Amino acid sequence: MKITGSETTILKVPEDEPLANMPEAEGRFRPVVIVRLRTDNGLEGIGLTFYGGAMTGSLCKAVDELAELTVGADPMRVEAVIESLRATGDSAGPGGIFSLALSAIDTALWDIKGKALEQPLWKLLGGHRDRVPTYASGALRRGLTDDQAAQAARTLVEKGFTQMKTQMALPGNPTPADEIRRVRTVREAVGPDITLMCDINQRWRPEQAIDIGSRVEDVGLFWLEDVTTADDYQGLARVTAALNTPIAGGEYLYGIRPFRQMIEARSVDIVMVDIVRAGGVTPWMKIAAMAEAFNLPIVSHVMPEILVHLVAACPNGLTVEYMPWMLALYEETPAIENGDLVLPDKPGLGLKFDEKAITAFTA
Ligand code: SMN
Ligand code: MG
Repeated sequence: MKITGSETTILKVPEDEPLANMPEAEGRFRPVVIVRLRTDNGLEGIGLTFYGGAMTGSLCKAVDELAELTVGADPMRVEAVIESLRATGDSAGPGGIFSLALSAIDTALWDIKGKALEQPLWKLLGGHRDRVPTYASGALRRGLTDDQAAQAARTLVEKGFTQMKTQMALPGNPTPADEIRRVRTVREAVGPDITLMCDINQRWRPEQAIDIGSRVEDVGLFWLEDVTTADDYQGLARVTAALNTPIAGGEYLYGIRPFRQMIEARSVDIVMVDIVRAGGVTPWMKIAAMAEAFNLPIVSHVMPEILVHLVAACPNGLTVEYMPWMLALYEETPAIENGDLVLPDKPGLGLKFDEKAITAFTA
């Protein structure tokens, strides 16, 4: 089997938040690049990437150029293909647009491999479980008022979510008391039995994280995420050592190697890996294995329809972030039953683009 060609498209995906229907701003879009890699035996693998922002045109061009370099290659030999792409373009990396673009190609290669072997990706990657816990994300954002956040949290519980994530580091100049009130309001809205996480998105200094984090220990957060600058491994380690609440981090790191530094410095209790920044399925799984060696759980970031395969594959997979940004791109996405995502039987990613949606979102 050989790769014969590719097609990339830039999409503008509406910023809807369908989980609790509590929009912060209407009429905004997220730029996304999709790629279809085609083979001489009629298979098509799909991949996607984002975080290009105003440089999404450049990101799309990078995906195009990398895809062009794969023509003639055997898609079953993912490591060989990736090595040849690194040999050509890695000096533009190892982070940034190179990794973002590589991720789309790597994902499409794994989709082809699954389709060629007629196996779903989660089984190819290890097949540890056929269901995984998932948590609602995106609905309990910091931009909401306390009342809106409480209402949205109750809506998520009504919809059957047993795990959900909110945010602190509120907009404006919140006092520690404002921050603490928000997370307590959400906890009171959902009750003690819901698994509740809280994301800071790098907006605190380590001492703020220790101060506010220590004052919300009794809220029983499942994790506090990205409490300070993502590559301040020592600062993170201080917070992790100071708090009982587990600290999660890693979504902002590019490639494999920074995870070594983060894990060796004991910066986090829970390793979060973003597939787009990591560079695809291949590096994501390697980081998961690295975390396993350090007795740490691994969690996903965005795109549950893809990441469900990876978290389910690993023995240390903890939960899948159910961030609904891209669900509208597909005809069908994995179902949630009793708070768990159910793994698909279809080969590869088990996803088919909804061509009407793709046409409607084409930029
Ligand atoms: C997040 C950050 C950037 C894009 C999407 C989501 C957030 C999360 O940090 O973890 O959900
Ligand atoms: Mg996050």
